[in-house]
Parts: sequence; structure tokens; C-alpha cells
Amino acid sequence: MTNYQFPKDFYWGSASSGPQSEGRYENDGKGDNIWDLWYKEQPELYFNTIGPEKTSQAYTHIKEDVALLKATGHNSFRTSIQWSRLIPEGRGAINPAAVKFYNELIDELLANDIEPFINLYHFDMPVVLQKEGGWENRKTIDAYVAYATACFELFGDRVKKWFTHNEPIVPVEGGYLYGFHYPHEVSFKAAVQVGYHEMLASAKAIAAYRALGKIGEIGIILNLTPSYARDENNPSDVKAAQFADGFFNRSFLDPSVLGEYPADLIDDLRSADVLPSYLVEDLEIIKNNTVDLLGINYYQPRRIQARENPHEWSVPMPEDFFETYDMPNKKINPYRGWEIYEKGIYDTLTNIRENYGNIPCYISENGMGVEDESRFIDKQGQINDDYRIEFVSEHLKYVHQAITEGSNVRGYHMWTFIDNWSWLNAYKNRYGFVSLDLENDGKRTIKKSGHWYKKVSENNGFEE
Ligand code: BGP
Repeated sequence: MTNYQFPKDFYWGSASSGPQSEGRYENDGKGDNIWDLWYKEQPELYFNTIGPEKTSQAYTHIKEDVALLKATGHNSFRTSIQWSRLIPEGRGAINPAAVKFYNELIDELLANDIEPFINLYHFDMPVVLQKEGGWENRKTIDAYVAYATACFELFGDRVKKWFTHNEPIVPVEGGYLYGFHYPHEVSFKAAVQVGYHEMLASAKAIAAYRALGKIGEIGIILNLTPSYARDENNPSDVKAAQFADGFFNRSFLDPSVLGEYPADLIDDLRSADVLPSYLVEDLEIIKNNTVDLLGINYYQPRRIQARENPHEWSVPMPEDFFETYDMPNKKINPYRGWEIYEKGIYDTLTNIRENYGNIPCYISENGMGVEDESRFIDKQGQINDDYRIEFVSEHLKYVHQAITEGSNVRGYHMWTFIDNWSWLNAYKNRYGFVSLDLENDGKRTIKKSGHWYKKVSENNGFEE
């Protein structure tokens, strides 16, 4: 029996986001974001045609949901402030109903000793700004910094943990390479420009936070997906894995933590003629505004090999530099199809310790999506998700090992709290500690994993 005890004051919690949990509320002033717009244009793209208005309706369930956070052992919780709720037109007037809602949520969390971790951008570009080019347009950065500043001014007296973005590579991939986010363009050059603008916006928001003299920490949440070469002894595979790591991870990790872009990535992007336009002074801003705290989302690794065949697409793509391969005998989540590789979380934390100054970090997402989880409901209506308990505990063991070896890990947030709506996948994959019954007025029931997590949090660890 091993005792996995975590450091004092460890943050136990889960993560969600405004657009995935709040719901719409037509008369409460929220503007449209790109998910609302895309749903109006092409509802058939959304799984079971369920759009972004059908959520757990967190907007009207503050007390009930905070009580559930308590009942599942949370001492911290991440969500985001929806840009299009707070500032419906993207820039300009603030929506008073939004201020009231976020104030009530934050106050209720604090009254229950639950530390709010607040993220700003979670894939939810206001439509007005998207019509002007969204992150492709440098002017969006000013609108974003104004929104960030409004958040700091309105809520920064109580919120002490801020994040500028969740997974900034995802709008790059989804919106400008692989078609799963609006505006579903395919342009490597636009993709790189979008990523660069997101990064500069992050640094400028950090500068704005510090200029206000607020006492708290500000960071960024990155999905750090370790890239493993098929053959560590094959230089072409290693080079391909290095590109994937550079493009998907270090393009945000390095500027966010070290204040500069990796030289190998710049060389690769230059060779594809996709370097972004920038101003020389931007680089000073990025250098001077690195993060205090890093959130790490980890789901699965990338298995990479060198390209075997020339590419088949008509435009340059990141895949000119690498291809993924299907590793034989890998462990798979049978209910979602993703690889499960628990050691990836340890390798990522070790990389942060060894190469990124052991900056304070926390696991900001990690979780197991399951299709049709209703098949695991027992007679009492509880989902017996032993697979999720195993998933979380196996990852926590590796987090524990990293901490034992000196990693500066401050907490663990599972994705997610109550089953939430997820972009084009809607409710295809359920992730929560708490189930949501869409057929039954959004009824919430704590899953077996939620009860288990409470004990883990109370004991600040577990024995196994
Ligand atoms: C992460 C996002 C979350 C959530 C999660 C699960 O990348 O930060 O917002 O969507 O993935 O995704 P899915 O429901 O598509 O499995």
C-alpha cells in the first residue's frame, strides 16, 4: 500500500468554462459569440444538433452548483468569464447583468472556501470582432486587453488566480487548419498569425494586470501534449517530433514562460514562409510579461514519425514537417478512442521543472470523456464510473511522483465538474464528476467519482 500524500494547501478541483456551462438567456444582454453564430448557420455540424444554449444552465444555478462543488470536495474551481456576456459587442459597453452574475458566482465560491481560478479567453470570440477578422486582426488585441482590464477591475479584488487563455493553440488548429472552430479556414499563414496575436494579447493582458497593482497571480493554460518520436534513434523521427513539440507546445510555452520564441520553430516557420507579421516592440512586451503560474491541460500524447510520403494537400500545412503514427499496443480509452498514457503527465511536469525554471504550475485539465455514460447508471440513478476513478488516480500517482522529485505543482483540476456542452461535440463525450440529465430538466447527480474525489480532497491524497 502506498500513501500518495500531496503538499499542504494543494488545490483540488475541476474546470469548466462560461460558454460550456452558462446557457444563453436572451433577455440578459449576452451578445453572440462564434459558437452562437455557427449554430445559426450550420446546426447540423453540432452533435445531435445541440447548440451552445443547451448547457447545465450554470447562470441560474449558482447556489445549487456551489453546494455540489462542496459535496465533491472542491477547494478551487476554474471557469471563464464570457467575453460576449460581459461586453456583448466585443468592445464598449459592459452588460450589468453579467457583472451581477459573475459577482454572485465569485462571492458564493469564496463564501464556501472555494478559490476561483478565472480564465479569460476560452474559444469564445464575440461575433462583432470575428467579422473584423477575429485573432487574425491585430486590432482584436486592443479589444481583448480592454475586456481583460474590465475583468481585473470588476473582480480582481476577490479573484487572485487569473489566466489569459485556455489552450490558445486550439483556435489556431480548429479555426485555421483543421476546420473544427469558426471560421474553419485552411491557411497555415493565418494560423501562425492568429497564434502570434493570441500570445501578444496574453502578454499585454499580463502587463495590464500588473499595472493595476492587483495582488494575485496571472498565468496561461496550455494543452501541453508531449510529442514522442516513433524511434528515438532515428534523427528524422526526432526532428519531426521536435517540430510538433515546437508548433503545438513551445509556440506558447516558451514566450509565456521564458519570454521568447524557440529558434528552431522560427527557422521551420520561415522555411514554410509562414512567419507572422509583427512589430519589433512586441518582442519586448512578450519578454517583459511572462506568467506567474502555468496551467497544464493533459489528455493524451502525440506519437510522431517523419513523413514517409510527400504531402497530398495543395497548400502548406504543419504536416509538411511530421506525421502522426498509430502506435501498436497503446492503451485506449474504449469510450472515447483517445490514447491513455499516464506517464505523459509526469514527462510534461519534468520538462517544466528541468527546462522552464520549475515555474509554479498546476494541472488545469485532465479527464476521461465517455460516450453514452448512461449505460453505467445503477438503480439509484448514480453513474458508477470506476474507469474515471482509475483514470484520475493513475494520473495523480504520476503527478505525485513529479512532486516528490521536486516539481512545483500546486493543484489538480479535473475536466470537468458537471457534464458540460463541448463545442461541436456538444454532449457526445461526458466528462463530469456530476452527471447532467438533459431529459429531466438538467437534473444533477453526483457520480461515484465525485464521491471518491471528496475523500481524496479531505485526505489530501489517497492510499493504494
Ligand atoms: C479541452 C477543452 C475543453 C473541452 C475538452 C474536452 O481541449 O479545453 O473546453 O472541450 O477539451 O473536449 P471534447 O468534449 O471534445 O472531448
